[in-house]
Amino acid sequence: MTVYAPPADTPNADTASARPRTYIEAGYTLRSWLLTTDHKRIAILYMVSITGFFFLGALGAAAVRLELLTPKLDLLSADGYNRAFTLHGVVMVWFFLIPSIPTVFGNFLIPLMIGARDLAFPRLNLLSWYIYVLGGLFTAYVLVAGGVETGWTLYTPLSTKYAPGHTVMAAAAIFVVGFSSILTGLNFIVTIHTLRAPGMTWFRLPIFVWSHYATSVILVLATPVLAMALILLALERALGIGVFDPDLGGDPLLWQHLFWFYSHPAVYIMILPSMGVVTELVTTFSRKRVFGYEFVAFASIAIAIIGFLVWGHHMFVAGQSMYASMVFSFLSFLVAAPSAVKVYNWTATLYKGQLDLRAPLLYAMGFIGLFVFGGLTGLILASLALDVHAHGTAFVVAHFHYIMVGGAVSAYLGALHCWWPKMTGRLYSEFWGRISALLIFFGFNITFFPQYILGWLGMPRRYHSYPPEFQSWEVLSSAGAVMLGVGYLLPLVYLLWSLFYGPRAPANPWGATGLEWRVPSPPPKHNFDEIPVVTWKAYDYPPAREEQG
Ligand code: HEM
Ligand SMILES: [Cu+2]
Repeated sequence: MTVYAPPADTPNADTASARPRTYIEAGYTLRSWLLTTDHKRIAILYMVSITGFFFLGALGAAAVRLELLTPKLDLLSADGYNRAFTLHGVVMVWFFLIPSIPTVFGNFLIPLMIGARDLAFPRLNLLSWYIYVLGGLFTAYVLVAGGVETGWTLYTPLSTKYAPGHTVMAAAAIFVVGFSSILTGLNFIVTIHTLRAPGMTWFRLPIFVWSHYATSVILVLATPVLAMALILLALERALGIGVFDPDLGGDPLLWQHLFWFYSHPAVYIMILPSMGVVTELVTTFSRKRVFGYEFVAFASIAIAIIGFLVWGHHMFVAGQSMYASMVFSFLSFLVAAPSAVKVYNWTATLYKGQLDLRAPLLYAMGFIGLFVFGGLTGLILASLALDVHAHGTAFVVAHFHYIMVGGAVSAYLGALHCWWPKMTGRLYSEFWGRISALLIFFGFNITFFPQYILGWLGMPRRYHSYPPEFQSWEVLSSAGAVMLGVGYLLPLVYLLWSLFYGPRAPANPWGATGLEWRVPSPPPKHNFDEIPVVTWKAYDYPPAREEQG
């Protein structure tokens, strides 16, 4: 078997003794990490904090699944149950899903992939992390002080008038963390425009970079709308200024419009980076150029644009005009088209490729299947008549978990396994990598498939008690969650283990073509001693590979 070998990386050889070899060796003190402006170190800071929030959010989910083991309320109080799913949603959406792939892998990889030494604004990048941490501290305060009971959607008038708890503080936490998103998006946009290496034209960029570009545009345009809506919410709650409360002359539906005007685009903030990751994994581990590169690239942009026009599909039964609903329904079907383009192109890339069924590809294939399932059930929900039946049920919960957990979390883990050797210079155990990928895939399906059934049978979401005949599905779902939990904990163990005992990783363990694989693992502090001049197209796998198929 011939292994594709990109040009050897020679530039660092003669200067190696003069400066630290890798970005990790550039300093071991806490200060050297907390005051770093190196995009790679900031990526690691994010990885550590985001992992913490992931497991905090998981605790909320564990409480919900434990409570739902029995039809009656026995473990938590009614309010406690509400607080558990609100904590879960707020933490997972804003402190894990939205920042995860961009701030960890976008940060680490974009400069390397485009042939730059850092992001355009390195200090702003560090500031973004501090803002993220500040938002996190606000959330921690809310948690300790007694929590919020409104759900992550903070619907009015519940959030402004009726629900006890620290809603204003929670809004503040989300407001603050939003600025971290905006600044990261801005940084990426400027970087991709201005810091591409000579010869790195737009159509030579890895798809990962395209998808982060599209994500950044949404981050910058949509997040301020949420910020503004949160200010209004806080003003009404704290000062009684009438915006949403009819008694004060407001309109509660206004909140839903503002919230979903941000939050539907936000679901694409969560999924577009994953799509970028999956594209990279699929080409790398099938050793083939991405099928239909231009289509995949433009599909990201199309999703980003159309994604702004469909928010009303969350309000079909909220009393909005039937004509508006019909337009929103049509546009929701339209947004599925570019997603389908991506799925077809991934499949075509895999087709007759030299599949290397390692953990990252297992995650990518899991992603494709689960994303298709989540997307298709999205179309069911986007159909006006069907949504009347399914709205507000566990069916919706299953829909978005298939995409956000089966999809985005799997993509995050796929990326983690693909680029771990690059980031840390160590190889992990392939055996355990595959085991956990499989556990996660099956655990996920056992957890969430029953929720489609329950929802269709009429089980409302966010209820702590249910009729006894639903119990077997609920227990199955909780059992799946245990499997899923084990699947998520395993990588924590074997990846940390690999840091100390794993074999050293070569520069390009997978024989991939991106620029990031042409520097040593882990990369030197300034990435490239000499900025590369790019003369080849992206995913330049030898044609022989494609013909062999
Ligand atoms: C294929 C395109 C998609 C379509 C047509 C679609 C459609 C829908 C519809 C109609 C609803 C509202 C259901 C209801 O409450 O009655 C919904 C809810 C939701 N979708 Fe999707 N969806 C799609 C993709 C996605 C993606 C990519 C994500 C996430 C990355 C996502 C995340 C969500 C979330 C979080 C909710 C529910 C929010 C809540 O009420 O708490 N969807 N989807
Ligand atoms: Cu939506």
